[in-house]
Amino acid sequence: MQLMMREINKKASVEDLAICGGRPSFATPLHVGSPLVPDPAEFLRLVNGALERNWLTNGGPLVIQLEAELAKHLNVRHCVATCNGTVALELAIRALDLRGEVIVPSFTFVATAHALQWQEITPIFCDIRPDTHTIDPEQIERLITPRTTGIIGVHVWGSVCDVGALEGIARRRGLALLFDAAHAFGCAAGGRSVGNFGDAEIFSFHATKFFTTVEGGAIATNNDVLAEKLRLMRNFGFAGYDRVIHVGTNGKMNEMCAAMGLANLPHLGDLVDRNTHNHQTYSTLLAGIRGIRVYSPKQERWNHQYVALEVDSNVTGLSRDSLLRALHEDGVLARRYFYPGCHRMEPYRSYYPNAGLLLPATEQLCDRVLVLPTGKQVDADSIEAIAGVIRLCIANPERVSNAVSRAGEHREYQPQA
Ligand code: T4K
Repeated sequence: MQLMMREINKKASVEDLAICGGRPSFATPLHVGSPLVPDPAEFLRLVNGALERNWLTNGGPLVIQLEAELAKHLNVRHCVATCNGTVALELAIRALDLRGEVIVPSFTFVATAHALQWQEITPIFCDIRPDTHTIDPEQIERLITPRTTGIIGVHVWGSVCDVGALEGIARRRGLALLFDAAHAFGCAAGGRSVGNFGDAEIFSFHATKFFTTVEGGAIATNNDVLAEKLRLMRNFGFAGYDRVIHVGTNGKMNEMCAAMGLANLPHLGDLVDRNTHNHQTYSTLLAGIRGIRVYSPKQERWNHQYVALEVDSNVTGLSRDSLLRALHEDGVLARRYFYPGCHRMEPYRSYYPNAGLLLPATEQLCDRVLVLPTGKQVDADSIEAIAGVIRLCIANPERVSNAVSRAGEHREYQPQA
């Protein structure tokens, strides 16, 4: 795996920070993640095959091969490939016959809630556990009403939910259990790979994800009947040329995306190694800074795809947002996923203006999290520079806060044409 060479301007004192007038650490901004790009020759070989066959989508041989390889990789009976993770969620929700109310964390990418609302199902936002960042099973029981039909757990950052507790509640209360495993490809807990939990699990293979097909997703399940239903629903309900036996949509993955996936799949081991090394380097370099915690789940296998930092401004004296601004000025495009929480986004904030009162851990985390750059674009040198900026900011909270106040509007980065 090739590393991009970047020019880095390291900092010695607070005056060197870009927010205080110094030169940015990175002239070319560092994104929070960078897509896993396969060997172009292998990708083109697969694409050329599709072009020669003149078969570009609708259950082509590359999609069939990818589904088989993914099922083997995840050790699951079925893997139904889709055009993206959002449609995978929508399909799974529909195939599981969810309706009425479904319990879901607010601390997630908004697609999890939207996939329910899109089908006029009410998302009931549940709080998370501050130590794991995943849905709090203890709160779920209190949110169940006669209208509740299911629970969606989200393995946020690849941190596997308390699956045992969730499976117990679902079984006892007769609810469906779905997992949004968009972040959790390649993770495992309790001797089982993600993909095998609950009734089904969905993955996102978006460009920013650990395993990517550019755009894409999949639903993994060990339930034969559910898998068959999902395959029908993904293709308008067609069971033959002109025989439609189920309501459906267009959720198919195409051959170009499958080619990207097949070319990328053999390289995931390298990416885990790089991500793991990056995470360890961040953890070592940021250890001992009061009020800063690098999140790390305790589980059997983790893809290390996200480096999530928690900034406790009561201790640091510097707000997470001021630190974010200083990092951006230095060319480090950290992100505050999943601020401000789904319950504070539309339409949910209008529907449930007081939802935050029941979500204290979510609200606190939304004010603390910063996701830092990782993946093949960063190496020990760049992490050292990023950690150096953080260290200087935390050592000089007043100076940095004042510089941020003077700096004016924070403009979002736009990719160049
Ligand atoms: N459930 C969960 C828990 C999810 O996190 C997601 C998606 C879904 C469901 C839905 O799955 P999909 O329908 O997307 O398959 C990004 C992704 O667009 C989204 O897929 C992802 N979650 C979410 C966490 O992140 P943004 O708004 O942050 O995207 P953007 O364009 O700002 O990109 C993020 C970073 O990646 C930037 O720093 C730039 C860099 N980047 C991005 C692209 C597209 C690249 O370097 N190259 C690229 O090609 O949402």
